[in-house]
Amino acid sequence: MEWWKKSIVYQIYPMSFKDSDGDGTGDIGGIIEKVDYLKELGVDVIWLTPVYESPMDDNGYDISNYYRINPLFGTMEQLEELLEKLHDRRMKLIMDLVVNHTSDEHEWFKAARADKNSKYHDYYIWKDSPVTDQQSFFSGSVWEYNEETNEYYYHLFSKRQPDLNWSNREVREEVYKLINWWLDKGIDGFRMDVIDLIGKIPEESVMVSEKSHTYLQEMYRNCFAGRDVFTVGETPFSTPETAPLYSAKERRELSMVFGFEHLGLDEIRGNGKWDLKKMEVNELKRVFETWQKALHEKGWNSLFWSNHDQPRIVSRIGNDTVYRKESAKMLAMILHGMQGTPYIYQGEEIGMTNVRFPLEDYRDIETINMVKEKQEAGWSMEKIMEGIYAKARDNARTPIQWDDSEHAGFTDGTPWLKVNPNYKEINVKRTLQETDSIFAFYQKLIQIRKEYDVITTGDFELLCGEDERIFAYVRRSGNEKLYVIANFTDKMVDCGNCSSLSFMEGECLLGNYEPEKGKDNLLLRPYECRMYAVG
Ligand code: ISL
Repeated sequence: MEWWKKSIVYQIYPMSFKDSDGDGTGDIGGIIEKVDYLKELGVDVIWLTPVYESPMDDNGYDISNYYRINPLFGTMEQLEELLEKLHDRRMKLIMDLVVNHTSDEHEWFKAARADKNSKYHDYYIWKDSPVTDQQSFFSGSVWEYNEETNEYYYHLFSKRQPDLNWSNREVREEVYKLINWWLDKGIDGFRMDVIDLIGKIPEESVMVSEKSHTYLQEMYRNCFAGRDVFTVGETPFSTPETAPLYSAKERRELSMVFGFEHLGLDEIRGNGKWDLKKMEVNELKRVFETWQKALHEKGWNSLFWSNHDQPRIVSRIGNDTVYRKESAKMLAMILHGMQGTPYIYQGEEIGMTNVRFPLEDYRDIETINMVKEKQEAGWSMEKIMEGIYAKARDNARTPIQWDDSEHAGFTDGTPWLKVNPNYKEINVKRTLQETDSIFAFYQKLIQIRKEYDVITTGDFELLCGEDERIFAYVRRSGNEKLYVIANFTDKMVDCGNCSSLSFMEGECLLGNYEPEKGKDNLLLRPYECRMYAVG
């Protein structure tokens, strides 16, 4: 079995992880300091979001030089030191590959926008007029006027992130060259930013096409064939039908994908992420069931609740006040019991929560642009702020709370984004002193995944699928069975009347409460979760 099928990945957003030089921004030096903390958690792979040279219009997802480290984060020598330190501990490092677009300060774009006759002009996508009325993900038209050439260029994200023209073979060759350069340095793979979009058809506002697959297969042949590395595609447009196409081994595209369907359930479909609705547990169950079944023996899934673009899961679906620890553990168990490679986003292992800052304290370009757009569309400030509290990406980007000292021990300077005011209660130092911590629970989930192969190989069946209070499933492989059950409410739930839950009378492998004896075994306390292994 491929090593990455049994691995657990930890995502680091370097700006907010740990600052080692007091400038208020996290850096590679800070990550080096914390490698042993990550080893203790038990994760195998670290994914670093972009640390390349960048004007930081979108916090590094706008790259101006793929071969250099942003001085804000440190030096190439430090990156090499980090890689070595991880490899010494038998851990791996994957980096972010952002090649749907570059920064407008990349040399290619500077040449492209200055001169129609430059060979770099065709590295980007140009039209004489805005040929569609498509809106970019960060508000406003996807077409931006460029005075020097009297044309419009295409950008799906900020106007400072022009999209590369993947139909140009030279562009693809440049990308393969940089991938190989980093792989030759010894990194263990890539997380590929919005990689399904490379096959888009801009003039038709079509976001993915057969070309997305053709290019990924070409990339595989040019970069990954014969190397023991792994690739995960961020594929926001993937579906249960297309995810196996990206991730089936024999198609030679990607090792696995991130599907986002489960994270779209708290927004009104078609209205974008800011128009909120309550997530229904039964819908969540159906989405996971569909993806689990679609990929079983046909591809490979990534299991994640959060990342640097998503709010904190304990605030989003759990209960971040009375049952913060219980619900954080419950959500972890539900996810980690499924088939796929689990991802832990920094801070999730201590149950960090969303924030409610005054508007001027938000830093994310998506949020800032959205406020302008929604105000113009007549939304009340109250509705806008509700959207921000629930969904702003800065929820996940507040600095990691290391201890209860000033700025949560993240920096000696002034943090680039404010620290969550609850750091005195929620922090790593305190967590590590508790025996029943969320951190300790993640450690156990990781150990169980290593020990029980059924988690990696078994099939998936929902149990009591109609009950909107609980999420229960069984994983089966040969004679081995693994059951997971979770109460998604803050009330007691009696499971005595669902016959498929009789496994609850046995001895449980892991739970987030002290086990009960006898008949009480069938009662689930608020946000209680349990895992049982049979056979
Ligand atoms: O964050 C989102 C919605 O609020 C997503 O639509 C997000 O923009 C999408 O998943 C793509 O994200 C990735 O590419 C972006 C970058 O801003 C994100 O941080 C990155 O994860 C552009 O590079």
